[in-house]
Amino acid sequence: MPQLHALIFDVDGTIAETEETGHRVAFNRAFAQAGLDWHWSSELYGQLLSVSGGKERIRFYLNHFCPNSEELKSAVDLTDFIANLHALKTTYFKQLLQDGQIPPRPGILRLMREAQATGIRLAIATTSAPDNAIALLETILAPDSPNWFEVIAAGDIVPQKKPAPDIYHYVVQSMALNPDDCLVIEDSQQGVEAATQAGLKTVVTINRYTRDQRFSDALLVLDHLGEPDSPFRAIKGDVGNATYFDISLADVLMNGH
Ligand code: XBP
Ligand code: MG
Repeated sequence: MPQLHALIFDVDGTIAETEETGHRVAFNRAFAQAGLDWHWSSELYGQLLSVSGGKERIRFYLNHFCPNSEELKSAVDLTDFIANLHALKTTYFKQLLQDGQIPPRPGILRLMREAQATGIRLAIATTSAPDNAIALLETILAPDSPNWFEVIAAGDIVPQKKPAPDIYHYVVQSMALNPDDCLVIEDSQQGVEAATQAGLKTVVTINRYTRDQRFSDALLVLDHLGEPDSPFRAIKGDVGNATYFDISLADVLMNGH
């Protein structure tokens, strides 16, 4: 019978609502600083989120949405241009974190603490750049929180980003885990696809950009993980009498009863 040995957390959208007031704003600040007349509105950003990874997202925008892209492409080395723009964006993102613009989502800290107290191993699997992911953990969880995770798998550490399964394969292999004994916490269809392809079970907490996605492979879909004084809403899956997500609900889910 599967036994919960490890929880693997996505970062963006799962640990914190980073996209709308974090990454999107940081991209726009970087564009302005670089003298570009680009602006990613909330609506456009929703479309661009179909591509995971900041560098990949900039390239996608250039190829599909940017009016003067041909001119730009002939004037610069595109890979360097994107890398520099993305580095600038990372600086702005870290500033936004420092300014306290990005709080953790409900239940995240409680669940991680409970996992630690009960000997459940923890890991991170994110598409974001390692710099961004670590700054986010330090700022919004606790300064020593990167040490809570046995593996922080982030960004270009694997060749292909979500929805490819690479990042989840990487975590499972580095920790010598049996995929049956792990549970992934995600917020997006790309993340669920990546985890599922790696043989992992997922729980989803939706957000404004992902609430209409299908999540057919997720065990459970919630509006958020909930807290004792702030119950979750279950959108898909059987939660019994639970009103917030904890290790005992995770155990029940793992065994399908
Ligand atoms: C998150 C992302 C990230 C951020 C930007 O996906 O797609 O690209 O939007 O981060 P997930 P970087 O939550 O599935 O990991 O700019 O650092 O790439
Ligand atoms: Mg995410």
